[in-house]
Amino acid sequence: MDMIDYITPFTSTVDLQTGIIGDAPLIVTRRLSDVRGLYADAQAEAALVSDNPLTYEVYYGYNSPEVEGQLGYCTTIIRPGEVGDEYFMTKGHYHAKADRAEVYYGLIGEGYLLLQTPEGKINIQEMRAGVVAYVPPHWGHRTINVGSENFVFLSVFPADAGYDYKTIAEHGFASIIVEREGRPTVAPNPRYQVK
Ligand code: S6P
Ligand code: ZN
Repeated sequence: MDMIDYITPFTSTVDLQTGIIGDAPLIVTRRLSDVRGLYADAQAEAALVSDNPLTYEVYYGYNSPEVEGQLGYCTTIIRPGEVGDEYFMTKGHYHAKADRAEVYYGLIGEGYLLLQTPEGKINIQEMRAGVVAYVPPHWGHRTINVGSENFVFLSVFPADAGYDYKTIAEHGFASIIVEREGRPTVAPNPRYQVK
């Protein structure tokens, strides 16, 4: 029989005031310059790039081996803010292994989870502290901070899911979330390219 390479069980802690994982082995920081071309209003995006605000950070809890059977987890902290009237958001992705699902758990603030099939069918889920959202296989997903404080959630995902950012970068999501009369509103994305 093959020897099993046991991983030693462990715990780590998410600070529930901030969403920070204190001993995170990897922190990914995204400023506006890291996500150029993401927002629908290119002029507003260009005008803000000189300030280059931090829009979100991802704290990984575990450097998971990217193999079937393992799980990864991380917290995402999205700052409040807008580019034009479009709220700060993540890049969004499909999973490279498209049939991998994922669970999100809201910790702080208010956000929208925007999901899309490759055919452009949109689904939107509202998130806040305590809400568990299920991201089914094959749905592209992006999160958006629609509140006035940080929006923070925990993600748990198969460690071999991977990231397909290219499809979103090339085609975008069919919908955007914008502030209209002080409220988050779903609008058609003028830059969406049907696949
Ligand atoms: C990973 C999961 C999240 C995102 C994170 C940042 O499968 O969906 O942890 O990676 O919220 O979003 P993005 O689109 O920049 O990776
Ligand atoms: Zn994902």
